[in-house]
Amino acid sequence: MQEETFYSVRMRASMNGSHEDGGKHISGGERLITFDNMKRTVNALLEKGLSHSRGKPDFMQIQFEEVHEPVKKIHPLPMKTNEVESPEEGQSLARFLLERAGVPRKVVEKAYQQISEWSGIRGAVVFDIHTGKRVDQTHDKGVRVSRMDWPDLNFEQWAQRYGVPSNPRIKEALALASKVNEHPATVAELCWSDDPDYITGYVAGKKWGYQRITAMKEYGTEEGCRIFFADGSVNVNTYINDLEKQPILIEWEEDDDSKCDRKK
Ligand code: PML
Ligand code: MG
Repeated sequence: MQEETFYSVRMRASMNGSHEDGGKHISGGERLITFDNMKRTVNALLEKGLSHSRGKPDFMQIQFEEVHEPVKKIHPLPMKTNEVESPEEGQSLARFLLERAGVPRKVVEKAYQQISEWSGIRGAVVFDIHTGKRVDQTHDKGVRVSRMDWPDLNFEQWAQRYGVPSNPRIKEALALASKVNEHPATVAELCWSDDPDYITGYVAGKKWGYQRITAMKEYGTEEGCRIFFADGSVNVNTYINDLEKQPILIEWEEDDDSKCDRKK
């Protein structure tokens, strides 16, 4: 039987010029779809970039390409939502969860000393848990994880099961975190949004899964964060290439439940 062909679709939007010309990043999106979903997907990405709380873009690029590598199916990470009262409490919980995932305390501290400098980076920073240093060479661009998706119907079943809003933001973030943390070299991930109207973030890791934290910053601020804490003894270029290029689809099965904490 012939395998289905998949396409990677990517969108990026900026204001005051393109990203390369120093424009402000507004929005990005990555999908992995079959050809019959192309129009719908391109329209959804267009809509995402055009109606964004970070501003009105004057530059947007949407591109698609056929994927030749085989698509791997993986389960979503188990999820838990941690309710906190303030960003201070949220950040302190995040540090605790990073340590529990295996990032040495000193390395967490070193990363936190630089987070404000990295807030303009569009993708993720790769931080080595041995040296406590940023190891990617991607400057302001950061690492852009792509070629992953979570088919809507399966995501909606998952969202209903766990009582979380079935919105694309959670779908995209959990798909990305599941792909990144599936990689053997990833130890943990720390993320919160650069959107001024969204303050929930997360720490993800192999053992404890996707730990949402309901306040990681104040409303109205546009400083986001995405750091991959990785075992830097692997080849960092291979690591980045895997995250950018390996096609992954998320597939949840009822059986995954035993691994999940059902608390919202
Ligand atoms: C983003 O918007 O860029 C990241 C959102 C991370 C948290 C999503 C969630 O689980 O609520
Ligand atoms: Mg954003």
